[in-house]
Order: sequence, then structure tokens, then C-alpha cells
Amino acid sequence: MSRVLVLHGPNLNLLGTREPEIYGRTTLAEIDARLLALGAELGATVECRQSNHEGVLLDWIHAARGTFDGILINPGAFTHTSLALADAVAGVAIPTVEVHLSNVHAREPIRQKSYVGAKCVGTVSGFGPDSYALGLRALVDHLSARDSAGRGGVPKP
Ligand code: CA2
Repeated sequence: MSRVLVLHGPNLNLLGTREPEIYGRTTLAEIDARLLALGAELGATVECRQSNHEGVLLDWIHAARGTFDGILINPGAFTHTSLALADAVAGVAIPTVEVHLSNVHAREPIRQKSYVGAKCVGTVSGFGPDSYALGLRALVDHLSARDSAGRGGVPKP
């Protein structure tokens, strides 16, 4: 059973309450509940946390070593600014999938650069709350493919 840590970055606690035209009406609590249910379906344990503080997110990523097999992260605006988060993801070497509610590639040029995404297995962007569900499926699939390759199975390309 894979253990997945879900991290939500700054301002995502406001989801469903402000700017619904960009970020929709689904609350963070609803996204978390959906991820917990999907995790159970996929045979993964899921723990969700949100912080507005870069250092707290860094500490959680560091402490994930030995406790979590994978990380699903929406780094919020830190996506586009934080070399520190990118270094942490690379440093702990825990497979990480980046997700975004909006299609960051269709937005302002500054949002089209992701420092964190460059250190991730992959990114899902633009599907609203479904980005998280798709990202969780991809992460769990990646972890089980990696495990079976470790046991002598055929690795995915
Ligand atoms: O599309 C995403 O998921 C983002 O990570 C959301 C970030 C943004 O800075 C990234 O470029 C893309 C912003 C999250 C702010 O969330 C709010 C939710 C409701 C009201 C205000 C902000």
C-alpha cells in the first residue's frame, strides 16, 4: 500500500470562497475528502496538509522521508518562484507529482515557469479539482510500477 502526502501551498485554503471564475467553487476540504476516498479505492493511504509558509512546506517535504512513498503537491504561487521547494523535492528523492487547478501554460508568462515541476515525475494542470485526482492516480501507478520493477518486473519507459 502506497503512502501519499498531499501538500497544498499558499492561498489554496481560500478555494471555493474567492475568485470562483478562476479556481471554481470546490473547497479544499472537498478536494481532500475526494482524495482520501480515491486513495482508498487505489489502495493508497492519503494525508493532506496546507500551508501558506514556504518553510513549513520545506519541513514537511524533508520529514516525509521514510514516512511517505510519494508526494502530490500544488505549490501555488511558490511553483514559479521557489528554488528551495524544487531543491527539497530533488533532495528527498521521493517521487512527486505537481498539480494545478488552472492551466498555468495558458496564463501569464511568469506562471509558465515551474521550478518545482522540473524536479517532479510529471505535472497535471488545467482540470480544476480533477487535476488532483488525475495526479493521484498517476502517482500511485508510478509507485506501483517502480515497486514491481524493483521486484524484477518490467520497468515502464
Ligand atoms: O492553478 C493552480 O493550482 C495554481 O497553483 C494556483 C495558484 C497560482 O498562483 C498558480 O499560478 C497556479 C494560486 C492559488 C490561489 O488560490 C486561490 C483560491 C481562491 C481565491 C484566491 C486564491
